[in-house]
Amino acid sequence: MPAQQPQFSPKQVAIALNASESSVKRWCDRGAIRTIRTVGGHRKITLEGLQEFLQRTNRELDSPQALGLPPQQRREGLVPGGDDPDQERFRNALAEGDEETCRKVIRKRVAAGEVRSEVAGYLVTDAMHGFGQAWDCDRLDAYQERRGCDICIRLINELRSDLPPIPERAPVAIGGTPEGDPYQLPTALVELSLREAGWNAVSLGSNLPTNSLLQAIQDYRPQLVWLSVSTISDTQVFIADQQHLADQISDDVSFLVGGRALNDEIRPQLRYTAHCDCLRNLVDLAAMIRPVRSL
Ligand code: B12
Repeated sequence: MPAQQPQFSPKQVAIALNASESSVKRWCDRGAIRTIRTVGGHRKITLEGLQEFLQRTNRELDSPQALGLPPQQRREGLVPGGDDPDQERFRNALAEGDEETCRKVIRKRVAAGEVRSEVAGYLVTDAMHGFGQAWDCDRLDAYQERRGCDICIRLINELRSDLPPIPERAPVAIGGTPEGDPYQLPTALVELSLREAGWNAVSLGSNLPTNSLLQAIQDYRPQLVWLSVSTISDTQVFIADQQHLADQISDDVSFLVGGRALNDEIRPQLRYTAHCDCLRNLVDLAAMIRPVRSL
């Protein structure tokens, strides 16, 4: 008689995967995890069925010990990036379109007391930079990148909705990405960071014509305007547009710029109040601006 394979309950597998029991049951019922039923109708997962699932979905067990299995050697995931296991889990789940796992990683860190925008910035930036590299060497398909962006936007929006209502007298900040720049995530992260720092921050989105941004400045009367620049198609046109924008923004409005495309060659040709490399930088700066402007 062949030796019987170890069998696990969905609960045990959920603990080992750091997933919810209901997700594991759903995967069982959809056939994603090969499942057998006991005489009493309970789901049981064999070691072989579990291994098949892990291989097919490029997952690893977080706690193999929970199933009495030896700790695993870390294997390189689909997407390269930081060493922090949360970053690794987030970016690999994002590549698989596993929104729930991404949400869990974020929630875990927020529940541990971390600042929402910092958690989002930390995980999303690492993941998307990894996506760029993975895409470069054909390890990711375009649809995975697009889906990843959509998931991140939803997660950032959820974090924003979780924030307390904006106080009535909060200073106003608006911003977005310039015309020709389709990148949505950085400006959404800037908005979240400023909101969390007590600003009434509104991202106007991506690919924003300069004249429309100027109109928004008239309508909102902000104390701060941000511009996130990830790509520039025509440097001369961009610089001319930005000069026009800077000319129109009054001196009592802070104009903060940031983004991957603002390199050492472009920056000296622009006029702005401050350039920020990262979101932390922005929040610190915004805190310095705020008391003066909100009097
Ligand atoms: C997603 C993505 C896209 C998507 C964007 C979709 C969307 N809805 O946003 C789409 C499909 C549009 C796209 C298109 C292209 N892309 Co693309 N894309 C990416 C990818 C994978 C992620 C971008 C992202 O969201 N990053 C996450 C954000 C949060 O990180 P971040 O931009 O670094 O921003 C941080 C800081 O810069 C800073 N910051 C940014 N703005 C601001 C503003 C302020 C005020 C402050 C304080 C801070 C700040 O804070 C952020 C948070 O930490 C990058 C890879 C990468 N390295 O980022 C490639 C990447 C940028 N793309 C690249 C390329 C080549 C292209 C295309 C040319 C591809 C093609 N052949 O068509 C086109 C060009 C589009 C164009 N018009 O220019 C290259 C660029 C290479 C280069 N030399 O510049 C990259 C680097 C990928 C790669 N490795 O080759 N892309």
